[in-house]
Amino acid sequence: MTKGKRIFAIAMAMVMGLSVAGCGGKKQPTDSTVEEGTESTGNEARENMIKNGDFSEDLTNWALYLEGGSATQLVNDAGEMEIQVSSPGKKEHAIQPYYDGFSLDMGCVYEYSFDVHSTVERTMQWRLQLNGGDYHAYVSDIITVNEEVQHVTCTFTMEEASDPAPRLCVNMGMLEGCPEDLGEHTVYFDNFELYLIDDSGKVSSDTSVETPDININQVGYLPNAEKKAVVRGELGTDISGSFDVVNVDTDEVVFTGELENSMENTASGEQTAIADFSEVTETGTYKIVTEDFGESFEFEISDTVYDEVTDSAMRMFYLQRCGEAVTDDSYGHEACHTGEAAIYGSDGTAAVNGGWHDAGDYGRYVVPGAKAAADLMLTYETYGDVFGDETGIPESGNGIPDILDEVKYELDWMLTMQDSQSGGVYHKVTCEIFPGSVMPEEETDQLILAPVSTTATADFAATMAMAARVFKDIDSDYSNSCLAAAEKAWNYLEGTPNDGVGFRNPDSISTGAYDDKEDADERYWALAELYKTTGNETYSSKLKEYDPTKIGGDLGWQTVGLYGMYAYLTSSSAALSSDNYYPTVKDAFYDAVDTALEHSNEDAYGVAIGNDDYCWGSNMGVANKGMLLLMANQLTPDEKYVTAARCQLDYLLGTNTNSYCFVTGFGTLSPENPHHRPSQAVGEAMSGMLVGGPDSDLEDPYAQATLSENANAACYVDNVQSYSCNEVTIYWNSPLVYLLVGVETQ
Ligand code: G3I
Ligand code: 9MR
Ligand code: ZN
Repeated sequence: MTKGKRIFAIAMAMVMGLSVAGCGGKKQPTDSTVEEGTESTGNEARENMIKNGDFSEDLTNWALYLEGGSATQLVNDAGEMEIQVSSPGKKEHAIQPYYDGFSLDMGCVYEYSFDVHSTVERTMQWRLQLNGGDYHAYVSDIITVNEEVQHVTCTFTMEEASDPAPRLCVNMGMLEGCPEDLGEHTVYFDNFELYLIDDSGKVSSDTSVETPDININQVGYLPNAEKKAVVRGELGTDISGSFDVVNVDTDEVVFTGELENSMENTASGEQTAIADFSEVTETGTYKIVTEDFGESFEFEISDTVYDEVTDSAMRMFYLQRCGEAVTDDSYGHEACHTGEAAIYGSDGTAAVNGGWHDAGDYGRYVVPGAKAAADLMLTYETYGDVFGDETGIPESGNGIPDILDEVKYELDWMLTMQDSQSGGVYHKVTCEIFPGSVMPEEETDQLILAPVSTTATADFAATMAMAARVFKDIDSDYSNSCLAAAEKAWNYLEGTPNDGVGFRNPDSISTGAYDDKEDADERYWALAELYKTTGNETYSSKLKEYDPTKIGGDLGWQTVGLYGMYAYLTSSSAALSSDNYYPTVKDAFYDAVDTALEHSNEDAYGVAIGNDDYCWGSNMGVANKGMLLLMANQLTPDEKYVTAARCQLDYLLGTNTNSYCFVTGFGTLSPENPHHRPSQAVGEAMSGMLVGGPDSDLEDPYAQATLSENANAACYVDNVQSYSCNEVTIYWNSPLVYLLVGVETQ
């Protein structure tokens, strides 16, 4: 990296209007030409942008998308890609072979071609398209294919903003012009070629933003908190010198310090140093200024600095509500997903309305829903009613803290997800596939209740046992029904050992799986909450059969062991027990805390996850670590835990290598293109949502196209197509709420 200002690519604002360049749209193909039986020639010197377009490496880089159609994709002995269609489905894109991994630059002229033939005469549509949002085509054409080999070729100019990650595909479902009885048939493709033939008109689309080399918490700091900016410079150099903290209203230098601890920071792949300005405690707006490394964004110091972001992060849950009309100037919507759900594998249906939409999609999943509800209840149990009863949700003013009303909205839905016969809990309710970028009430496909899982059932039991405690003095009837539901779920688990496989999506369902083979940690959590709530020794004796060092030390959706340990350690009955199980649990809990502290001390940005932990939803990992450190402080108060917890918040709000405040709508630079359908439908990012953050596993085509050279912690892009970096979820916001409230309370 070079010294001084760095340029980071940020998301292109999506160009929404349909534009079909060069080869015409559906109706009138213009200069798309179809020649019969010819070979492509003359391109030997140029580089084909479609790797393995001749299928010499079998299906490498190629895939098949099915949405209601049924087909098989293979490479035959003649070296062609064969799509054996058994049923074309109903939609145009019901069957869609595709290729990702090329780019199209604005103003450039390209030549695209391929060969195709089919056992029957039919129409199909080839497309080079945006790979997300409305999936509109940059260029496309409808062609008629038959037994004769056709060489399809098209020269076009990319007229829209450059796209580093478009998709090449062919719609082979049911199209206008196809025979109605289009039954089994086979289509053969070969020699896909895409050449850049003229870049003289290339328009550079300005999609980059200048990011500072001094990163700070862009929302700001509490007056007495430790405050550290991270300065970066050229790898291998020694970063030193002084820095000034300048009051931006008066232009006065209020503090001058020395940069310290120059080091190579592994996760971000940078040379970094620290500017510690904890001594600045006066309320005000400031920036950090250096001679060699530029300036930071502005930030505030004040007692109320997190008030707005905390309220906004909490309001996200209301705006994610399903099953009732939501009132909001921008993101309000009619009641959605109110139809009966079909129970998978049976003829039955069930009413499972309510709860929160999980994320950028509209699925409702018990496993992550339990984590989100639990985090909010822990916030209330630990820090009390910090939100009050007037936050502007429908239940405001009912005499019950709004945070509990909000949680109850999810709990009520979870209760409908329990099978009243067996006590098992259905894993999720979603449609078969994810919808387009629409508001929730426009997702009207059949809802399906996916099978019961032991992880969902155990998470349910834990959360309901917790709810029984939290609602005890507020609504004793409700508390009793929560406990009864928890116990019933536990009985189901007693008779249903782990099958070693866990929930798997049935073939027809492709929404989030929340898969997890191991359910010992979920069972542990259930037992611990049941014990904490009831004091019943039956639960603690079962709990003691588990070795706490072996059940997984995390607060995630997949590994929940630390929730169980914390419940046990904070249970009044457990503290009184004289056997040595209590200290064993405490040791296991603090092992996880110590690891978090070590990571935080080793990383320049103070982040408490390891260098290899920048996975999908890494920001949840960071928020969870902040929460864990605050839990440690609850059990054994020590300033070092609070300081490290604050570092996690600083990271999430801007002290990171990406220079992003990862909560939408806050800070100077924050995500504007989250993968969140209401935000996409409205055309503006909803505020108060924590995005997933860097994912070094590059788990979507846009991330693969744009981030492959980046260090782990820098694998983030603010693009709507990047669902693995830039989606939002209820269970990423929930530890954020705990962390914000916890940090403010200290
Ligand atoms: O469990 C393995 C672990 O053993 C391994 O070391 C690690 C290496 O990266 O990967 C772990 O698995 C990861 C798993 O999350 C658990 O962290 C997978 O690689 C990763 O692909 C998986 O990502 C999940 C993603 O769905 C895909 O399944 C995210 O955590 C999860 O938050 C996300 O959830 C989606 C829902 O499916 C649908 N709704 C939106 C939501 C948010 O994007
Ligand atoms: O939009 C989906 C998002 O909510 C999920 O978290 C993500 C992973 O399951 O998948 C997204 O949907 C993508 C799908 O997996 C593949 N095709 C493109 C979809 C994004 O537009
Ligand atoms: Zn809904």
